[in-house]
Amino acid sequence: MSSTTIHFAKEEAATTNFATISVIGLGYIGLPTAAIFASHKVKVIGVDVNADTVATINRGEIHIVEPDLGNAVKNAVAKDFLQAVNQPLASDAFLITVPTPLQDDHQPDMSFVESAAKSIAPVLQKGNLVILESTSPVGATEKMAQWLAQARPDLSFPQQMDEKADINIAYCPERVLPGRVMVELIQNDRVIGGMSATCSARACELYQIFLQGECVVTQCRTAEMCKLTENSFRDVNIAFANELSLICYEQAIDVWELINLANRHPRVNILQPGPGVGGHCIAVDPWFIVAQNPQLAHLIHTARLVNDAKPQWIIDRVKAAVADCIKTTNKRAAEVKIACFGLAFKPDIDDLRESPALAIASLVAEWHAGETWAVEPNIEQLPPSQTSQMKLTDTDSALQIADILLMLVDHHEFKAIKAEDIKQSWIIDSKGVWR
Ligand code: SAJ
Repeated sequence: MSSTTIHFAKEEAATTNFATISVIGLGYIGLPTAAIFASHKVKVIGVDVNADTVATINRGEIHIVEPDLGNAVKNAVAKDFLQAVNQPLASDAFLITVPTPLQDDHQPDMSFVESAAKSIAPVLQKGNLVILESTSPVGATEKMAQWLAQARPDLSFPQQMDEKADINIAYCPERVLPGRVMVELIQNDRVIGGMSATCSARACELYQIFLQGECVVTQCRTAEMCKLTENSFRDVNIAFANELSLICYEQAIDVWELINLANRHPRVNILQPGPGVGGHCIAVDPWFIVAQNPQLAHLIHTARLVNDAKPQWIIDRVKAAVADCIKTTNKRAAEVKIACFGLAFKPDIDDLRESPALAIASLVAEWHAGETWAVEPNIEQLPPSQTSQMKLTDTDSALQIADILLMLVDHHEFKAIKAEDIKQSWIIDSKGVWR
């Protein structure tokens, strides 16, 4: 059994029974979590299969964009409280924070969780705590416990020995908002789903090293469903707003005004329509519920379809605007210039991954015979896949050159555009930027 020792600086340690904590998967959740434990002077071993990620972190640098994360990692590494490795080492607690993407058939891909579990199995020791944080279908924690038990028949697990098990296991979902991760990790309440009461108690003890929010204890299946429910709730409510936006368009009603008015009712709180739902969670997690409950999850499934259909509806509006522009101005299609305002998946961030705005801009540029310009104040250059299709410019230039304005993200820079600076007759505002 591997038991390589890592030496950390001798500084005052947090009062905890967890002398060493391993975080498996150093992505958007794992790395901030590792850095926050380390900032409380607990020895943290970060494990990632990507050699570049390991090397970057060990230089005290980061490979993802998140406010305040860079400094936290730099300090943790400099003070020897955080070290990245590519193979798990013996620890008191293991947190699994690996991706659980969707497969093409909308079924969750649990292979990273399975690999992570199998990779920690050889170094598990009696008394260890294993926590799954990755967004997972109901039953995933019990499945993980089975993989561990199969790999380590010499140890007992909660499904066999309940409170008396050698290894404690819990599901504790992350619930932090990208862009506010370092704040929300500490402040948000934490749902703790232990496989036994002891498992939950030990997981609470672990998070209390840094948590200012409350630890709320439940069953592991409820905790798994809770995470899926939170993001599905938001998806369904955004779908309601998106569906309203289509209906209002047909009825010649301003959807933004309508929602503002309806939200004056004390028990109505409608979310905002947009170009579709982006990010890595809200557009993904509802499918986990649909995949497990295809006969029951009608509303959740329909919400996904409504939100996924919105980008094409926006593109159809652009095509109609181009046709109208050609008819009105006698320009040829190749002479019509379109400016896409915003590529990120939500306002005031630089994250373009899973962004409906980027997808729409890209499809418009591919279809349009004339120039397509992109304005994205949060990036310095376009992703390589887009450079042949569109050109990046600034707000003022785009307002000067474009015939058609396509508003895709409500970045604060766009909200600040003055009405008198807009001379275009064709504006497709998917986010109600000036409402
Ligand atoms: N959106 C709308 N209309 C709205 C609100 C959002 O169209 O009224 C769109 C955004 O533009 C964006 C997408 O939804 O494209 C998602 O953005 P978001 O800010 O609502 O959420 P995420 O994906 O950044 O983070 C979510 C959060 N979940 C909830 O708020 C329930 C976060 O707390 C989770 O931790 C995160 O998913 C996750 O990791 O699961």
